[in-house]
Amino acid sequence: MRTMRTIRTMRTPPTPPTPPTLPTLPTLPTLPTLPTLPTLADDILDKLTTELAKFPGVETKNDQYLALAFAVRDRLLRRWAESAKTILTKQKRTVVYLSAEYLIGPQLGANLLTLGLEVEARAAAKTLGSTLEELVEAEEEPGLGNGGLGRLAACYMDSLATLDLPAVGHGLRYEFGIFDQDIRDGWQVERTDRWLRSGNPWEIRRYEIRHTVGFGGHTEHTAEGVRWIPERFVEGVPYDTPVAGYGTQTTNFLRLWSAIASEELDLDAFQLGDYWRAVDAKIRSENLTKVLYPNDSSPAGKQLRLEQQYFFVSCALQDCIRLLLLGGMTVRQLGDILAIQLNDTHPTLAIPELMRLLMDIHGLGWDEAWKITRQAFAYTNHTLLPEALETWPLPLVERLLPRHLELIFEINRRFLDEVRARFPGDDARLARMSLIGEGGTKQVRMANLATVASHHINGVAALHSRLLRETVLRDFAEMWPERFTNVTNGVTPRRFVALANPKLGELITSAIGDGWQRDLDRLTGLEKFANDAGFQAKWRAVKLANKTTLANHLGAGSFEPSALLDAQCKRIHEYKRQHLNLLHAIALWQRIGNGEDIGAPRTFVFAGKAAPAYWMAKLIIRLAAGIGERLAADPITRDQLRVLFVPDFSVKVAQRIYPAADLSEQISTAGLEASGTGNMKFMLNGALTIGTLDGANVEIRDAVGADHFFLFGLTAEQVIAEKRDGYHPGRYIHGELANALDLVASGAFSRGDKAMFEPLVTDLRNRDPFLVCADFEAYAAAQRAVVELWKSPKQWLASSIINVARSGRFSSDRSIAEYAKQIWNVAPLR
Ligand code: NBG
Repeated sequence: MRTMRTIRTMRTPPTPPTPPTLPTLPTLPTLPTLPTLPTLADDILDKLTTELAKFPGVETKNDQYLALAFAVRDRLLRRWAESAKTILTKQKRTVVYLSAEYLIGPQLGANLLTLGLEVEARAAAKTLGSTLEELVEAEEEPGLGNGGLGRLAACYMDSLATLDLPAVGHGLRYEFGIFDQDIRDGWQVERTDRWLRSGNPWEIRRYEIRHTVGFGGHTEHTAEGVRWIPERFVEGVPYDTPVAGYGTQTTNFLRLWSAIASEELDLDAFQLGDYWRAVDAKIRSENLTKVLYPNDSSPAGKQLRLEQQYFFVSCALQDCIRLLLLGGMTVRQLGDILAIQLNDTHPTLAIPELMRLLMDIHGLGWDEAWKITRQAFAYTNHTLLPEALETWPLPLVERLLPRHLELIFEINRRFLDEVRARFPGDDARLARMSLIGEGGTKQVRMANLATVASHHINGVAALHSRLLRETVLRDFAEMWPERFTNVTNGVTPRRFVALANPKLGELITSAIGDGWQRDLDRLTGLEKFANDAGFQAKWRAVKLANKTTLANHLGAGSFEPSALLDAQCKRIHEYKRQHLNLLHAIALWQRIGNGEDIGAPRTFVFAGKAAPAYWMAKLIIRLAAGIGERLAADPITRDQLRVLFVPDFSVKVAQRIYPAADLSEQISTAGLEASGTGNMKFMLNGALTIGTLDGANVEIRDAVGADHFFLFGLTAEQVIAEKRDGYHPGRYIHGELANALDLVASGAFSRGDKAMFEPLVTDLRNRDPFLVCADFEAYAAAQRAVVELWKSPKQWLASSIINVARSGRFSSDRSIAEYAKQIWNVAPLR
């Protein structure tokens, strides 16, 4: 019978969604006192049977991991129920975080830490004949993001819960996340990330919730209002992942939307025997959330990407309204109750979508709808790279979202009137500020749209926010200076110190007590130990142990743990200048060859993914691999110098590298890295930074003091001036740099193949758009200063301790507290 209901003919045009009539929330009963939970060990055995249908003795490691995860999830859900009820009944202003990416990392270890269950879990694992580490290792991490932006969203979810702020994160449940990276013959090879293949115990599918999202079609303007008649519909269903606060009961959730077909089968086609056509629409719908676009800082410009963006924001907003009405409120209160944050421009279609829902579905007029929209939205910009500013071709938007384009035009018309009134006769300004870009195919400029509708616009580090006001959004900042602000990024110390580096965590606690995990400024208490010989010895032992663990993990003989571990881990991009680092490694190699003393043995660790279509980035990976191979084969230098490329950088891999690093490479061309967050993670784990005055490096250096930071390179202003004056790298290519480039060109790192790196060398010699050559000499000098300090371990250790002691500012708790106060106007639940 069920099939009869779901197999409906596709002939009749689908009906657009009707205004929802939703029940209001009944008075909620107090939650029953739940029976006391069994011990974790007993519970795991129970879960093996009841969730996994396995009896002890035949289960796999994955079964054990799943059983433990289910038991932990039960405990999380108990907290969650209380929080959800509080949010719903208190009608408090709530944060709605909209992000196309969340790189949350593996959940088991983090949740055990939050719930304080590590000791119990360790004992429980033992009863199964496993170690806790093995079970933690069995988890596939959800790679639902590309890099910094997605990881930031995950840190923010953690801090929101920890600060007791009511929040929901909305995003996409990609079936395949960021690709897995293999290195074969030195080249990056991408493999599909099948993170769901062994089950995902953390998510809860909500069967009762489902929202309809339309695409295509046309609009009808009548006396009663506007009707959008979409050509096809997709249904969005949510999967929730609980996010528990550390040291509090507050538990928020991440709601990720998955697309399913609104019609199961095309019965007409089916009856004609065309089975494939019958399922075609279903497959097409479900493709929507199949895969994450693996681009970092550059738009994909693809229809499916636009569909993904619209799909998730439409689901999110429909869901927000559903909850609002369920809580006994009306859509008129939306702007008071919800603080909606746009994590970059990817969710910007939420703006016209909210206007559409308020006007076309709920019957509000323009002015009222616009006021609510302006009250709700705020926008974070994450990049100034011109190629990364999202624009969508007008014809595409028109075809896919005709009603939204009308609304965008109307927003633009009213906005440009305002500009005209403020700056009469300034047509150039008008053209720059328009939401529609002219020239070639017209486009919708998403950053402009996000800015016009938002009550606050922020960059992610002081320098970046300033440059944003002075360059990309200058006209807007002139018009509305009060809307622009800065919130410097932060990272969660729970995952990136307490969990990733338990030895350091314990040492810190032994010195300053507990509490730093929730109040990172307390780390200043470490300052007084900076020169304490006993404390330094322990500090050093922790670092050495972490390096040994990493070396063992990378394979026997990968590197000698006493060597200086110099790490650059982040997406591979020319502006991040991994090639500057590599050229310097070559220079060191040559020095050893020339009989010079490089001061200390060193291991360079590189890790990071290149966008599959970014050829130059892939070539840089190949160069790292080539240098690594050549150096490892050189009997004279191999004990002094190593270059390692660690494949498949992910949250899991990152958690292994940060605790082991001595030196953190943050060497982007000044003005181009919006903030960086890896820089903070390294600092929190006691690495010293070598870096340019870029992104949050500036603030890291301010916090730690110039003596504890290796600064080099042109400033953002100097970079601009160089370019303006007709930069030519030739001026800077001499000495070690010239030799290093010659060596690369000679095939020394490509088994004699001169052609392989030719594009890279030619580009550096002739264009060098990221000023690698201009900064090389200053970089090499800063690297000499690094070695000088390394040679006096007491000073190095003091600097390392001071770096950690002064890192409190880079907690994501500080960032979230700033958003809460300056931008969202939200208050803690407790
Ligand atoms: C990235 C920046 C980083 C920054 C993160 C998080 C994008 C578009 N931007 O510098 O490149 O740390 O965002 O803000 O991914």
